[in-house]
Amino acid sequence: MSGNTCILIGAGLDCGKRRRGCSMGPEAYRVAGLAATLAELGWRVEDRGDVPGPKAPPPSPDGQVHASAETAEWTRLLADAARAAMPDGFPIFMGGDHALSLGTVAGLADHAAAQRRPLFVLWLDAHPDIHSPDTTASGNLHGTPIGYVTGQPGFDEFPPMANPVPPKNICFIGLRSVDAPERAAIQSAGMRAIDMRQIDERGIAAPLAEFIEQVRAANGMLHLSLDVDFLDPAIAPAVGTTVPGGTTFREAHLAMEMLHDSNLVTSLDLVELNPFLDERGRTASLMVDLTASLFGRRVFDRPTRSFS
Ligand code: 6HN
Ligand code: MN
Ligand code: MN
Ligand code: MN
Repeated sequence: MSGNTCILIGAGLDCGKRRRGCSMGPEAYRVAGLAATLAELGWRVEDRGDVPGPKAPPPSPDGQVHASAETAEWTRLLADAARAAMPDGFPIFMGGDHALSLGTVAGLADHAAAQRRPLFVLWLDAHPDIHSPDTTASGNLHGTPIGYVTGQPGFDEFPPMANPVPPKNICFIGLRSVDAPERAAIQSAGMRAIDMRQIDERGIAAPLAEFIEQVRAANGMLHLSLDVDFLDPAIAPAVGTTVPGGTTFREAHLAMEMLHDSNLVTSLDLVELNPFLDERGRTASLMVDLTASLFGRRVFDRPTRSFS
């Protein structure tokens, strides 16, 4: 992991879908003790507070795509926040729904381009979120960040993506809800897409180790986008888009532990937590514990081993 400062940035964007509640996410992470947990692991923690959303979001016509003008404005604001944070440490974007990643990844891609390093993205999610405003059936923009950051057409209302992420630099793990246009996009671009069947058959370590090696070989920066619905809803109920058959407690922790040991991760989105749907804070606490594993919490020190 780079440096020793992590920067907490609240991004309570709630307009990427119609069911509300993710605006409470940043506060739930604070209440669940994210800053103290990271400090105990030896990190210097700087909480920059919440990115104020658009002051007066231009109303979007109530068309097929929900709140596009507001989401476009958030995209600008969060790309700015990401570009500003990267020189200072490791940013943790406390969401907020997954539409926040249009902005964070856009800003991180600009930063990586300025450093002349490739940006890689690990997308831990039940969904690939690779729609565009032209292909979405739900009209929910939290289903579009990968479409936007890879430079797909249809995002005319949004800031142009200056440094699109090559599809081959993206790895999905945990997929189990993929729409037909998404499947076609993933297959035609030849993206790394690890669905739950592959995890059942191979475990999570082997495919993750392959991707880690790809990032290492390219001297890449690695952004991790962690959607609550990556986890099985039995252990993480506080999300609007529950899909059965998700990753277990140990699969998720092992992924975080391996990512810690890789020393390659440079930024993190925590997305889709809806505290209104939680049970006594258990999902928020699990997300904090997974972040702790990513930042070095372990039972014993042991030599890093290769899983491939
Ligand atoms: N997420 N594919 C569905 C849609 O509405 O486009 C689900 C999107 C889920 C969004 O995981 O952040
Ligand atoms: Mn700065
Ligand atoms: Mn998602
Ligand atoms: Mn999802």
